[in-house]
Amino acid sequence: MTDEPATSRRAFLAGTAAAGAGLVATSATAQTPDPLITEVQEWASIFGDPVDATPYGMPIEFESHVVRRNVEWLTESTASSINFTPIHALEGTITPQGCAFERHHSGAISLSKSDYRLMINGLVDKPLVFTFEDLLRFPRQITTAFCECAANGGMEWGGAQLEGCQFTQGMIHNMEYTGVMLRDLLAEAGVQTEGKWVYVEGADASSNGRSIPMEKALDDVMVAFFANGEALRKEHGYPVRLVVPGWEGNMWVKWIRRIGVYDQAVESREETSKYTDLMPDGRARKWTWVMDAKSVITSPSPQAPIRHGAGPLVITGLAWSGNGRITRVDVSTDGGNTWTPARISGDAKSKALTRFHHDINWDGQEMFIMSRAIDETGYVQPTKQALRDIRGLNNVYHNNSIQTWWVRADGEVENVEIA
Ligand SMILES: Nc1nc2c(c(=O)[nH]1)N[C@H]1C(S)=C(S)[C@@H](COP(=O)(O)O)O[C@H]1N2
Ligand SMILES: [Mo]
Repeated sequence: MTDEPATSRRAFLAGTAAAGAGLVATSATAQTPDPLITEVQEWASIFGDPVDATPYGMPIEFESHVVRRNVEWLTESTASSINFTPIHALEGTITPQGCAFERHHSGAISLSKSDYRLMINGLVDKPLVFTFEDLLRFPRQITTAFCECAANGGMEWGGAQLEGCQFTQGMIHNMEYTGVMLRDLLAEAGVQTEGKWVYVEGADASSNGRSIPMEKALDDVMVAFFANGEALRKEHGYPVRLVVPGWEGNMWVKWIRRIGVYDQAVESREETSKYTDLMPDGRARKWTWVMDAKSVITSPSPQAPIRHGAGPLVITGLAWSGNGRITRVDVSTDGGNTWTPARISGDAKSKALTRFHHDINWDGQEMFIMSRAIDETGYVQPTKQALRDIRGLNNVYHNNSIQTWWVRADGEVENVEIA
């Protein structure tokens, strides 16, 4: 599962680091001359690409392994499927749209801005239809939020299965959205007092209709049309999607075409039971919309093994909570016996991915590494066993348990569970 082969240069650096404890660079007066320093390289003797070589820039060819991947056996067709963000190979907190996971129930559709319409109807004073141009005339806001599918980690309930955080935790992305607040559009239509829920649906064949309580709809829900500074990509709902900070990805309706205001949840009217969590006694947890605090070490991890041997090692990962800000992330290198707070790098934004770093001096021995997130409500990310004790094994959704990676002495990393 390793994406990149170890180059000879990296192997050379590895040898040096192992020899002198704590030394992470090569001596500039090394005996063996490094041709990368002593010889004039090709790129220093030619013109590079002209400015118009790529009108829309793509990553350099050396980064071609940083891509979305899917698990073939997961769904019958790729039109109704999911792929995974390469979180093992990303840094910082913002997910580029080009490698942000996708989940479609009936494929990604091409819907132009000129064909776009958004209707608000139901229990409102003035049912309204907005064109894309109309939406651009409402006051705009910016918010950064993670979008996590409730099924993220769903394949791991029974045991450690998939080799890499891309597959075990990668149904998540985190973008900076620009759009208009749903409450402003609802105010324009005038919500009647009996209006307690909004039913949101998309323009795709699946429509992905979901009900959201009015309290949330009037709080921080955004009707978004920009992500990370540019138009939404087709696969994320171009031209307009719903952003529902902290709540499961399924509520984030793409290609949103209608917002119906009702006195109750449409799902309960139709007696359907979408996205419920089946409990051991056969009952199901319903309306589990908020994504509880979670974290994962993204490197080292099965797809990002240690290539450099003992000595200084940067452990890094992501933490997030649908209930607010991450206040602390603890890291364990001994399978959860002892925990040390990691550094939170940059801002810990509410309901957004938060980056942590933990710098250690690795002794070159095997380690069982774990991270545990704590959010501003005081909630502590649970162990897998603690979650299983409550929810059993019938469940698919909302696995926010602590991930363990077994780092072997040779630097390779495996997905494991320890008792
Ligand atoms: N219209 C529409 N909206 C949708 C879906 C869909 O299939 N159709 N899938 C939902 C699910 S289950 C998830 S997890 C998120 C995924 O958003 P993404 O594809 O931008 O990652 O979109 C949600 N919104
Ligand atoms: Mo989802």
